[in-house]
Amino acid sequence: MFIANSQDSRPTARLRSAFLLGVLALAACTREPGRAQAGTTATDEQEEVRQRLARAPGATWEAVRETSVTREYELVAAPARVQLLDGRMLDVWAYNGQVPGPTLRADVGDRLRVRLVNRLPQATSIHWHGLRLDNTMDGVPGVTQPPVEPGESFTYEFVLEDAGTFWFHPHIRGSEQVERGLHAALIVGDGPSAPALREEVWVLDDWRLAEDGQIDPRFVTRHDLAHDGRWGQMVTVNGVTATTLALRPGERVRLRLLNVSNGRVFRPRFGAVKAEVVAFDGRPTSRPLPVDVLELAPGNRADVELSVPETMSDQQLAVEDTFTRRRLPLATIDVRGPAETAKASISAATLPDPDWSAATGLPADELFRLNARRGGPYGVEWTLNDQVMSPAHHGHSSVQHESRYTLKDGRFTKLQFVNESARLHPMHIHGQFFRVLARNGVPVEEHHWRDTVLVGPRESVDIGLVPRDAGLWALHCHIQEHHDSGMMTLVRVE
Ligand SMILES: [Cu+2]
Repeated sequence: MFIANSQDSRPTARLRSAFLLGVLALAACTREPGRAQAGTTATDEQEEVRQRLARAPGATWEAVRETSVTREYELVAAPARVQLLDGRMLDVWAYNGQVPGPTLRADVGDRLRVRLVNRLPQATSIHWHGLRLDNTMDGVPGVTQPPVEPGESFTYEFVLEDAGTFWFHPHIRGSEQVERGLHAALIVGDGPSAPALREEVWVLDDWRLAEDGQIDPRFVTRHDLAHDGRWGQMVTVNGVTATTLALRPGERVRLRLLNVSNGRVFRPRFGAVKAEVVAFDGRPTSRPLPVDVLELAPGNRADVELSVPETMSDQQLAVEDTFTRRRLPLATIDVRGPAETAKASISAATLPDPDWSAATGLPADELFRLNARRGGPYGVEWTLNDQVMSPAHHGHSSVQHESRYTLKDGRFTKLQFVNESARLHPMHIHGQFFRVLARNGVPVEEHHWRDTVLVGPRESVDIGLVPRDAGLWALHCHIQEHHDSGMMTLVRVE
């Protein structure tokens, strides 16, 4: 619950409190702590249901077959000056002098070895978003590794267990480091024998610029915290505002989309080109999904298969974001040239939907209430079950490193997010894939896995998963400002 501090009698403070109360519109009610509501007295019958759900076809995956290939990369994180946005020179923080950073590529089963060199003025790390990997390589400072201090380096090394579209970014002061340009795609291929289809990577981002045209250096502001994080006035694809994708009539292409923005949600639409979602958050969907259901919260990825009609030629089509009331141009698809014989769809690579309908009758194992209150280093802090964990102070101060939540390896687990606030919260769990079971108690079937789910104002979302990798995994809101002001916790899988 969010209460104005009665001891604070300054008029400006009172005004600010009123502003925050109005904008956050926080719930006036309080609930019992999550633990009290969670089902700690599961009956034998419920346990049988859990076992059945964990064994359902498609609920888990075979262990990956390792290849003998090791892919080595070096990433130097450093300030840089690069030509971006509408062509201007922009002062950024970049991996290897590029924004987005270099796309890393490897095949499933390969070993990835990445040496991170920190030439930034502050500590950093790399989190491999969406990957199932060795917990010690997950990149959460103060939890899975010490922060990589300026001048230091750290080598990440792990086997790639899943083919798909992933990405990486710092997991410390993300509100500043990701916003300044530290992010890039990691594409894990199906292997050399997989059918080849032309593919493009589109990194979706937005930028808040100050009056001098440079990145606004005011991070984690009251305004950001009272809203859905930092939303910029400029929207870019791969760092620029005028991306053009040239396609031929009849051509088919796989577009790998990722949303790296601090807070903005994207809902891209592709005009008259046929567009289907064939993978989400790095996992193939169970069937091609119509693009009109596609919404990308911060952290989400989607592979969209575009098919140009053979009869279309000499046309320019606008790709637009439709999440906000004002449609924003993202890119242009330029269809020209001789027609191409349509390639076979690769959307045949699908994963079965596990039948988890019986999960409806199970109680949630853990419940996470999402809310805010006054206090903390930024004046407002975002909470999970009334607790905060600030990544800004990982490894530096009295952060609690213990998990409050324990999930059992191999057990069907149901988690519930209850958003008691009026803001958006894209909730992300490290090292796990999950499925949405219900929204506001109403069962839903999405036909795909996720690692990040957008929880709307006052909404509750039930998710199901079968944890498989032991370790201490972060669970947090992927709006960087909410995250940095405390909206994170740890779950231990054992
Ligand atoms: Cu949030």
